[in-house]
Amino acid sequence: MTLVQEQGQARMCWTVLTLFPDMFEPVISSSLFGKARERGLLDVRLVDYRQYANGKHKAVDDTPFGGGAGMVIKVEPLAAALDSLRRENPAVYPVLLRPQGRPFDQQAARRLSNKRHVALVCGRYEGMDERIAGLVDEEISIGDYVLSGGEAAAWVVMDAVSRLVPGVVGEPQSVVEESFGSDNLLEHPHYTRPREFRGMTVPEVLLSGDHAAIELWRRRQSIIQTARRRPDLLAQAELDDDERAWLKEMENDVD
Ligand code: JF5
Repeated sequence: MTLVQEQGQARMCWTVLTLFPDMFEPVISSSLFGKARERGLLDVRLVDYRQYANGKHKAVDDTPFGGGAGMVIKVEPLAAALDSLRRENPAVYPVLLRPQGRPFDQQAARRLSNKRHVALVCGRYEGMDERIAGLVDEEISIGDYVLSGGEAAAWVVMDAVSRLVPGVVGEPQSVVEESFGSDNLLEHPHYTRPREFRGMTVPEVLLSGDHAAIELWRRRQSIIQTARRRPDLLAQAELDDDERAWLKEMENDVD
């Protein structure tokens, strides 16, 4: 099957605003992005926002008002970079990556996958001038830890979102997305050869050829693993009445 968009716009465009565009070389030449770009599904553009800085030294950071250690990313270079992007495409959707943002999850990934052009703003140093938050449509955090810059977070967001763009990943969306799809459950366990490894065996049902029994086992494994490992996810999971009753029984058995 060949699916080549001969002309026109990619299905989705990423613009990354970063002081370290070289960090994205491995990302854009990776198999996911490389193939999708060749096929005209995705476009990735890098903007070094230092080029929008003023003065001989093109400073993008400065000392914090009120004192304290470290440097703060200035607002003007990013404002100029975003103004330029908006002139080119008024519909561009700028997103700032930082720990203060809204937690990123599969639902957020699905929502972003419907945008035509997302601009990811990567911060550095100890922080960013708070007025930068006023220049973007959204702020995203990929988790409760501190990175040395937004670039690693941008990579995570680009990967999770791009694979939801139709055609980027081989299989149909419904198959790929079973776990963390609408059901909010963890994926069931997987096994491949050998049937026994260091005394650890493969669950008998997977070797039975009974597809209905396998489906039931997988669904129940998803539920039980989510209950044990991520009770926070289970609270929003879509379980039917039979599944809720079964889970309650399982939990009672443990006590
Ligand atoms: C960053 C200033 C942003 O550390 C992060 C981050 C953590 N979760 N999600 C994003 O972003 C990098 C560093 C300094 C702003």
